[in-house]
Amino acid sequence: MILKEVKARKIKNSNGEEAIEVEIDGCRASAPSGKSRGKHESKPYYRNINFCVKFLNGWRDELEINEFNDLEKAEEVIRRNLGLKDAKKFGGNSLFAFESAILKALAKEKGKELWEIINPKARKIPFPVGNAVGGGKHSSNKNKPVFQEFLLIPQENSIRKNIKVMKKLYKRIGKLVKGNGRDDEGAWQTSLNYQEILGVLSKLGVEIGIDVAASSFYRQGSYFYKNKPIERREHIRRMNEIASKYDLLYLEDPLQEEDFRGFSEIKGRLIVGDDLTVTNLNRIKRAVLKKSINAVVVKPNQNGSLLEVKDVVDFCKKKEIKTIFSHRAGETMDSALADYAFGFQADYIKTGIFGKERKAKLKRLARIERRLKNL
Ligand code: 2PG
Ligand code: MG
Repeated sequence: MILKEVKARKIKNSNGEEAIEVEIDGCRASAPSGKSRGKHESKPYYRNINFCVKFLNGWRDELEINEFNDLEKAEEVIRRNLGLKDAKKFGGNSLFAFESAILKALAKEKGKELWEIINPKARKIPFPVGNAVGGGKHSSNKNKPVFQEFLLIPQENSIRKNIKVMKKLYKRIGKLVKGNGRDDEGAWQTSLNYQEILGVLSKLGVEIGIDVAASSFYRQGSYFYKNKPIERREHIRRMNEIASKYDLLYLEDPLQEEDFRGFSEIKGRLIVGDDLTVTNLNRIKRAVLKKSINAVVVKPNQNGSLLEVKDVVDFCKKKEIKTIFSHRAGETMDSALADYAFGFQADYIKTGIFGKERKAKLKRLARIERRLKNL
């Protein structure tokens, strides 16, 4: 395919914030926005969203794109035209939306699915990680749990069955935790504390987990559980206690985003980096070297470059680190995350349970599963 014309515009995400959408040959791709963003993520936009939209609308370079690795040509043009050392500086959101639109257009031209551009041999469907109860920065409830996400991780042998299980339990949980509206990601808001919520979830007969998002309640050496500051050592003790008491499969960001050493002191099944690792290859290498984690959240727009996302996934596979492709708090209707999770053969996909932007990704995965049966 010859890439020569690019259209870009602003749309609104599920939080009502501006998001970038890029269109190439009629194929549209957009980027979500985080709320509990990691300090070390790529900035969403070079200068600002308007600048990035204008830059892409002014695209004049003709590029021949035949395969995934040809994204390098597009990154080279960006580096040259903007005088940047690293294409990621163009912004995690703008670069990801642009590269994703290129891959969609390439797939269309070849008469293939988006995931086939990544890996036509992909067969294993990732398990969903569904956000059932929310707190922290995602919740607007006055009284709310300090941890950000309480997660269901059903492990049936098909995505269709797993979606069914999550839906059913989600409804039940709404009553059990006295759900008071929904948070940014469609998870139940509640006034219950984390012990009460985990007490409820641990009796449902599915694997569960939490995203502590510890950076969001950490200040100057202490973790603030409501207004009560807790010292680091005591916080580590609590994390270990929770992991074993509720037999958590999944524990994301148990410590603040600079504490590689603290992560390594947590004993659990999956110790997951998100704000710690921000889909950045160097930070992931450091976390693996220091034995901080054994699983990593992959959010393409934390980085921007799908080429580096591929390097991240390859590295994780080599080191037997599990990968979880993940949505963001402010989502769009773009379902490409499902194709990336599947194409890159992630172990899990974190997409939420409730809300049309979340369901779009789950439905796409179910469609991929159905198509696979006919291959
Ligand atoms: C997270 C994400 C998504 P945000 O912390 O894992 O669930 O939240 O989009 O706010 O970064
Ligand atoms: Mg997180």
